[in-house]
Amino acid sequence: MRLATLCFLTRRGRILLMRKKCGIGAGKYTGPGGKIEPGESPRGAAAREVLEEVCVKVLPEDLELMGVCKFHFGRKHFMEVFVFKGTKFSGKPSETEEADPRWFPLRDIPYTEMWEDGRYWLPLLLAGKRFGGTFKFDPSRERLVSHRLRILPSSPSGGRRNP
Ligand code: 8OG
Repeated sequence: MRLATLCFLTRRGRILLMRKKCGIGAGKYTGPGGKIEPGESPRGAAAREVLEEVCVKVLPEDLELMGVCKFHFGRKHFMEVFVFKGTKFSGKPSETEEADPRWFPLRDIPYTEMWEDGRYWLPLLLAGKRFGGTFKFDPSRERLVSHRLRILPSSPSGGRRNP
């Protein structure tokens, strides 16, 4: 099992996505994110990935945990992803070796160019709803075979406590 993060920053009716240039999912639009390194908190890992991938600075404590997605790829492999959102950050998104960032209007999110699961849970995140989901892909990781998604009660801390 691998632990990873995804982070979605929004400002003035727009969302920051990036086209992934390498690795799993290259060519797709997604939020910045990646593997959680040993000793890192999910929140700390999310902030690090935002800086590394799109050169935007965000403080870990300014990120709000909105959901956890479990992705199964075939029978053996699965990944658990902590999904954050944030509105407080600094710096101008810029292209790196890993990613090409771009702002999209919230009304025009390119779901057909994203992982298939995003169309189910990203609208919940944007509506301020917390969620937990399980998504099963075929072993090629391209086709979503089944999914389960639950809206969770919102926490009094606004998701700012651990992790
Ligand atoms: O470090 P690396 O780039 O390999 O991390 C993979 C990133 O891609 C991580 O942020 C989680 C994300 N990711 C997958 N598979 C899937 C998927 O099926 N759906 C979504 N939404 N994100 C995924 O690796």
